[in-house]
Amino acid sequence: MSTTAPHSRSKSLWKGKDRPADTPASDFDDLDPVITYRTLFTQNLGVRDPLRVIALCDSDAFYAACEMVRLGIFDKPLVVLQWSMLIAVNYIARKFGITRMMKIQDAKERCPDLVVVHVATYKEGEKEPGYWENPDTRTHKVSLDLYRRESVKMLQMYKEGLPEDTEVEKASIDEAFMDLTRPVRQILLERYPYLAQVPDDAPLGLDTPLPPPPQVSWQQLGTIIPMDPSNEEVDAPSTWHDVALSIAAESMEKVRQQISAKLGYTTSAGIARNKFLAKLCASYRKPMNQSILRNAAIPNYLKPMAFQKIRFLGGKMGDALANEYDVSTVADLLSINLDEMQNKFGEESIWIYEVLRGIDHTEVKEKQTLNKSMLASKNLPKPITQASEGYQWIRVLAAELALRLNEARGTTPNLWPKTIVLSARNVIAHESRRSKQAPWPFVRELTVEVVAAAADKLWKELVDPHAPMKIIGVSLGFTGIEGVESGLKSIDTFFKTAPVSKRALDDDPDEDQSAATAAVGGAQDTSGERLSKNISKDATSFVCSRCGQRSALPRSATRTEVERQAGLLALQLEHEDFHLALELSKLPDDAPPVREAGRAAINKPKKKKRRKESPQGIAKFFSKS
Ligand code: TTP
Ligand code: CA
Ligand code: CA
Repeated sequence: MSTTAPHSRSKSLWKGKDRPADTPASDFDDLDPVITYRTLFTQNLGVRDPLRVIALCDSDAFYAACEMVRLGIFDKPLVVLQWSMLIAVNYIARKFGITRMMKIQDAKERCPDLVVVHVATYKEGEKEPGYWENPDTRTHKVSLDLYRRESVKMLQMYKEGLPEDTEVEKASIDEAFMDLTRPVRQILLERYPYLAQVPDDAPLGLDTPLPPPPQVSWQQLGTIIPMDPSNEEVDAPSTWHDVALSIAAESMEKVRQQISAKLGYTTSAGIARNKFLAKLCASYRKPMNQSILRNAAIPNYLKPMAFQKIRFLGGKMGDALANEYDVSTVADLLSINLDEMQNKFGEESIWIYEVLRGIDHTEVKEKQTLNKSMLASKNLPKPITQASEGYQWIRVLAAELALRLNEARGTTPNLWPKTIVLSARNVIAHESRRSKQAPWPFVRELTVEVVAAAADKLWKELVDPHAPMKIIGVSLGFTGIEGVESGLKSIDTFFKTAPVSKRALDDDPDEDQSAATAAVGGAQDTSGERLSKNISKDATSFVCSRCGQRSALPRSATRTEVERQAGLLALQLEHEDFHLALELSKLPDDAPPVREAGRAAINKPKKKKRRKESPQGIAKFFSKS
């Protein structure tokens, strides 16, 4: 039984003159590791699995593609505009030399037939975003809902279309990482059943290297990044890792075709041994393509690359490296040994050292798909100088939030936020951004009106109508969004709701909880079937489950149904303020920042002011200047 001598190939690749004497011989040794039966049978090698296969799939000209599908336009140059900026350019338009950073006028000059689509916007008084004529930043707010929705569909298709056991991690609105290591190993063992058993004559038992793999035929599997870009004829015998890559490539090709057929979006993928390399090679040849980076091709692929093009090495860190060593390519930096790098840039710079060698041990991990917070914000083109001017924007933001939460509930039913937060940037006041929050009551139907009513109330608390103001930004958000299974308990402690419904009458406490639709929602239901225990029969008062206090609406506020609903909601919110201090202390400290561009993170409640620590070690190269 013969296997390729370990490391031989990678070593020969690095015999070039530029290989510095002090670079340990082990730099690229793991490119062709010996794979034994033990390796194959060990299930939990994790990120150090030598047969690890990762893919990154990114949609081509994503926003433009969404608009093309929406409009049914597939054969024309098209760009997506946000105010006067191009934010996405389809590949037909790119042929005219149109790029993202271009002004719309310049783009039209290059291509008079250009289809120009302005992103959808929210407009005051409208429940849903739309494509209006001449949207104006003074009166409209950008909506990315369509792209978010399509992104969710695509992610779903990856999950359904790839073999079971594939880990899928959303990486951005239009891309996802997949860890195919486990399913690929399964398929490998099915396809080559002789691997499933250690042969009787295996000299080292489980530690015997696997027999030589079959030569992989890469046809139909994508673009193979050559081992030697100057001579594509140069190739090497396949390794078992290549076989694994080819199996992953089959799965990726299939799912990408499914997405294209079902949703109409073309994608480009990169397939390699880790996330860093998968992401890097996904753009090797775009669009509609997948590129495969075999281990043997890694050195020559990385070496000539300008290291400042590598993600995270573009900014200050890249500049610091470039200045320190007066170099520009990855190859140049390979001469710097780990000690030296760590001395200069801190312990953590080991990741740079590794990335330059094509090593990345970051896991692909499915993040909680639901964002625990949701924020709608607007930078105002014309500052608010009177408190009354705020309500129009609140309605716009409320419409966006209501739509987004309801949509999220479409994929994850029973999703509910804990808190509603309103914040405003007042450039006159001492404190530039202030926010107010209130626990979010459990209403059965989340409408724009309900969200706006709660936000209006917060606005009144936040903004003193008599004080001078120049508010340049307003945002409205939900935090602590959870599925009701876990969330209801906390909601339940807010408003002890045990609706008098058939289910609630059952003795099963879980049933009781799932049926506990709402405090206010129960009251909304005029049939009386779901009236909450804590809300009075006539739905004009409620009893707080925590302090037992009854709060009642004044008679004047109960003349109409709408008045009563809004009044009761306001009353509950008001009462909950009483308990707010306690709840605030329970809010997670690490609420994830909202990542979409232009969306500021929700202000966390101010705790004790922490002294700002200056970043240490490598961190200082990433801090904002
Ligand atoms: P990208 O994936 O960076 O770009 P793209 O999908 O438009 O084009 P490519 O085929 O080269 O991948 O971004 C995805 C979407 O995110 C893009 O369609 C629009 C949006 N976006 C912005 O709004 N502003 C930006 O600066 C960038 C980079 C993207
Ligand atoms: Ca893209
Ligand atoms: Ca992308």
